[in-house]
Amino acid sequence: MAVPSKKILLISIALVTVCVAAGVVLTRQRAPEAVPVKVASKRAPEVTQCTLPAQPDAKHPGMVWVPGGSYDMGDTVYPEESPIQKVKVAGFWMDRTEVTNAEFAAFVKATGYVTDAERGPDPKLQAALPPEMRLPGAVVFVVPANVNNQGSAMQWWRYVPGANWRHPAGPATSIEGRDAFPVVAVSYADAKAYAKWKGRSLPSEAQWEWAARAGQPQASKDHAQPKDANSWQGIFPMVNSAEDGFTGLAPVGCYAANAYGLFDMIGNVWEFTTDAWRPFHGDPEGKPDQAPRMAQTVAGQRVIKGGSYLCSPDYCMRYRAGARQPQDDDLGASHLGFRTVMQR
Ligand SMILES: [Ca+2]
Ligand SMILES: [Ca+2]
Repeated sequence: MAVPSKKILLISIALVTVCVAAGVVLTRQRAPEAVPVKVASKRAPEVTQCTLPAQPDAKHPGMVWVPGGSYDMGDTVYPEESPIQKVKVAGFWMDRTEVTNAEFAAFVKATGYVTDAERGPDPKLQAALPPEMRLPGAVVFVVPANVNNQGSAMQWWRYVPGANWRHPAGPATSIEGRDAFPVVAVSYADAKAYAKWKGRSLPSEAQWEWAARAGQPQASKDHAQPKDANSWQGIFPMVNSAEDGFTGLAPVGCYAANAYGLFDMIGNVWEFTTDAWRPFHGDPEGKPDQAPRMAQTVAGQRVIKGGSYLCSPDYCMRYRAGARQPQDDDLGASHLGFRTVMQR
């Protein structure tokens, strides 16, 4: 199934997710019949904060320097990761963790910023939506009672009115006591606004992937599920054995950092980049005897990177630096956050 265009999105009458051939894009599309929510079979551990290593004399506390370099961007597991291409990246500073609820709360307190999920869908879109979908909210993962067709992600994603960064799974939930967890249910504009307030920006896809590679010029041929990342063990989306210690989100920095000192690049929450979504990497030189192919960008969608706590070997092997997925700019989700970068 192709990624739906914005035109299709505008004529859609509900908000939910669509499964594409090689992944899942959270977007505004027709919702299926609601399925009962089943409480996860295993409760998340009562870990609400992990201790990060000290950064004595850090020039930019909370950030690490990512040296410049050249590498082969892309991977070979899913079609959207190809073709592999040479990319050169200049050095930059990067948040060593995903942006946390506490950090985002400081931004909101200082600026009075109201997120897209709190404001609600674009008024131009609202007329085409059923009333319940005109309410402010975000997309939330729910464990389905059963799964009839594993190809349909509509069975475990639901648009929840009242879900936003303060109430990640809906109005009855809260971030109280979860300062150290990654902020979620934010849009691309929300993430950009935070970065601007900090005097920073969001990473490009090339920067993000290079940082996640931590100096490795080629993608690893080992596509096994990483041990040092919050992902999904068990049969997705029904059985989560949480062998990595967390059924849902983890506080930032609970797993080993990569060689650059970056935590949770893989797993926990997906992370926004500034790149408009293309269904594959550009290939300006093309192949012998073939026309060059340059994928068109999809309006209103960004590349997100790193996978999340929902990535599992049996459904979505996107716990890799080269993995990528599209995301509607204006739609917050319970498995999506971001981190910032700075040149100097
Ligand atoms: Ca996990
Ligand atoms: Ca992450």
